[in-house]
Amino acid sequence: MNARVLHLIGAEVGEGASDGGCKWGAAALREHGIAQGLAATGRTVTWGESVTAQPRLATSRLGAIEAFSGELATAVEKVLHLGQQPLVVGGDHSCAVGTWSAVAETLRPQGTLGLIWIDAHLDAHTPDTSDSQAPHGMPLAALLGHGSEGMTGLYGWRGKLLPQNVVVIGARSYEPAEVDLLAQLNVRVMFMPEVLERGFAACFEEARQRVQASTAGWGISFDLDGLDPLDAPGTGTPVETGIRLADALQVLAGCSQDPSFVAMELTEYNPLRDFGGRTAQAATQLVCAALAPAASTLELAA
Ligand code: 4U7
Ligand code: MN
Ligand code: MN
Ligand code: MN
Repeated sequence: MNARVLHLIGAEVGEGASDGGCKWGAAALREHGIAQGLAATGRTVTWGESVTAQPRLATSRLGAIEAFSGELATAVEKVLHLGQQPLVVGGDHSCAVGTWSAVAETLRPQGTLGLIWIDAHLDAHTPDTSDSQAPHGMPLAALLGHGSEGMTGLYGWRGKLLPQNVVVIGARSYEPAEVDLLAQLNVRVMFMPEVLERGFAACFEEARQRVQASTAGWGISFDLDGLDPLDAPGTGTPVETGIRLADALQVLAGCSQDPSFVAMELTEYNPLRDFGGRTAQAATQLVCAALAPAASTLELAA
């Protein structure tokens, strides 16, 4: 039974991606009723102020994301200090820098952060390796301590994530520099062929054990493009042959009941590409599965 208050934070950022549509993702999911869906599982849910990226106040796109990361981190930190569980609703995936920097900072007196990163991409570029220069392709590298000072150095320290405490699941679109960085750091990446061969359940279970072992708390950063576009077409950068929604719902069911589960993040919902609202529905079902206080209250996808 998870009695902690679940506090939703909208991360209104699209500037991290080439197509800015994800900026409207949090507002659209709110409109769709994601908070009501979560409340219906039996959780106590609150939704505070959204944090909005302000590109006009910055001199560059990266600068805008750096400033936004600090503001989002402050909001997430507050929620954690109240003893509540944050659900950050994106927004493009650059929001991960603010979310997980705050979680790592808050856990720091007790220990390190564990993180399961579900994504079609590796998000392990730095400004030196990225052709697109899109910050949403950089957050995992930044959390591992690689990238611009503004993205890596929140709270005055680097390496919010230790390589042995993170597992990437579902990767199928990436560039060589990202594979090299993660291989050099020895990060466990479960590429999509492995997920198809072993099944998402076995992969997630291995990942969960790894991120729980010797950490003070763990969470999930879910990029919706990790799902198969057949189930979730309304995302910033869809890539075919991903994790099927029905599998994800079954496997994530009840995972936040673990006392060491600290936070979740759902990113890359692009309402401008979500014809008919299928992806909003999928996103809502996903967070309800993961964050429900008891697995038995769940309804699986139709
Ligand atoms: B997402 C890309 F080149 N690697 O860096 C890049 F393919 O947060 C895509 O996972 C990044 O959606 C995708 O621009 C970032 C590209
Ligand atoms: Mn991503
Ligand atoms: Mn992605
Ligand atoms: Mn994307």
